Amino acid sequence: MKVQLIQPEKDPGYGNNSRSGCYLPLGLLSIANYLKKKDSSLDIEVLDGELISNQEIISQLKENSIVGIETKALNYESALEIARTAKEKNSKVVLGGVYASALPQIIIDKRKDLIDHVVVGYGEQPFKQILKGTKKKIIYNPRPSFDLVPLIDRSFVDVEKYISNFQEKHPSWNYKGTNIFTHMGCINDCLFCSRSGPSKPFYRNPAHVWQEARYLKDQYGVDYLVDFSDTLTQNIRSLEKLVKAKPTDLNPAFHVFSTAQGINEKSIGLLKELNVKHVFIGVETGDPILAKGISKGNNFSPDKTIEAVKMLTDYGINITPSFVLGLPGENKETLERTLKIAEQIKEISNFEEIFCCELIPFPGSRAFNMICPNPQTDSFDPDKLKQEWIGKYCHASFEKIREVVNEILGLGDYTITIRKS
Ligand code: B12
Ligand code: SF4
Repeated sequence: MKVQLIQPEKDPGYGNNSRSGCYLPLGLLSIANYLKKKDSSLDIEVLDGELISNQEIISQLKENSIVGIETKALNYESALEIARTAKEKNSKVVLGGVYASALPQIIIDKRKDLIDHVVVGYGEQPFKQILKGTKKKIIYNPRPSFDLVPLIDRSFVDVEKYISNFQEKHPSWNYKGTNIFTHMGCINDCLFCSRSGPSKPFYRNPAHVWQEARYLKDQYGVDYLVDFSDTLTQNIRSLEKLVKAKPTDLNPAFHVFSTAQGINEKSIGLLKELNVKHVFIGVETGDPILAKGISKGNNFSPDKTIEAVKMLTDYGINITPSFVLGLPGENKETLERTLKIAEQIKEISNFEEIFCCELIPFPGSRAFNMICPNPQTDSFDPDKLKQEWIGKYCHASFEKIREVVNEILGLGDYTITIRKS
């Protein structure tokens, strides 16, 4: 049986950023590993629209296969384009990923002829059920089961290509970097967050994380691990277990995500032992009142963020600050405060990488439910959602907010934003 697992190219108009083409589609690779382990005769391919165009993907679609497509708000049109050709080739089409997980019923209702199944949540076991011929249209699997795939074998894709893109896009970091994950899930409930993970973190077995680190070093010379999990410091005991399990002969540099609230003397000590070089930290806004409305933890505030940035900098850990502009009630003064805090953080830490974007009410987020409580379509353009949101919830124009986003991005060398060009 043929299985093609695909991350579509971003939809037309959505451009690249400093992360594009650098990181492997680990979700699809995890599914590929699991299926192969269960049935080694399966012919499995992973195609990634971060490296090849949608047309190239379409030209590689096979007859009579099972096509699994990862969806995000920014690639859903491309996903449907792939699905159309896959159907013409008599294949079964399965959608998964954050976007399909947020809108499963409406996708099944609106795309009867195109989509056979939608998987909500983690795809390994549901995909197996699909291969076995389940009749269920929507399959729910909200919790990760990391032990199903203790180590993700990357050989389904051209790992060297991602690593060389990483090196080209981050020349001053001087590392051979790639992505891994240590846990999934987050205790916070930020207004704009659309990750589909559980509301408490599930950590991988630390021994498996280190086994994977060793495999990446031995096989590909990787010395920098970008942990794209939700927020590593949210469970200090699990972080401690990861650090304790570190083998004495392995010392890759790490890039991790944390909230400001998770940064304290204890967690910094552990991050240092882990050899963390960068912490991606959600600053979001410089305005204390807007910060309170995000639900990023009780203590979240611009002051708390500055405190965390100072501590990290004092301990020699670099940061990647992240800002979301267009929070409810955003106005000229709050935007000025955010620009000011961004400049202050630059002053303190001299960061290189920065993320800044207007709030996108992605399907799956609380913000989306506020503007679209009863969706009648499965097709949403993120740029239009942004504009609709700003018109409804902000006291500043889209143009003014875009201007400040650009000013903030101007503070970094490696910039990440999400917009149509
Ligand atoms: C790493 C990452 C990336 C990497 C790697 C992408 C990848 N495919 O893995 C890079 C940097 C390339 C990337 C790019 C983008 N990303 Co991204 N990314 C993430 C991040 C931080 C972690 C994903 C991850 O590795 N998880 C670990 C793996 C093991 O789990 P997983 O990917 O969720 O996969 C499991 C399930 O989702 C499911 N599943 C996934 N796909 C499929 C497919 C099928 C068929 C099935 C059955 C199941 C299934 O099964 C998997 C295994 O259990 C998430 C945030 C998050 N916490 O989810 C954002 C996130 C998914 N990305 C996001 C965005 C916006 C983007 C970009 C559009 C940004 C941009 N402008 O460049 C691009 C789009 C690229 C593209 N061509 O589509 C948003 C999506 C928002 C939305 N609702 O649409 C998220 C939620 C972050 C956010 N809140 O902003 N991303
Ligand atoms: S802290 Fe990060 S992962 Fe957690 S809810 Fe907020 S944005 Fe999402």
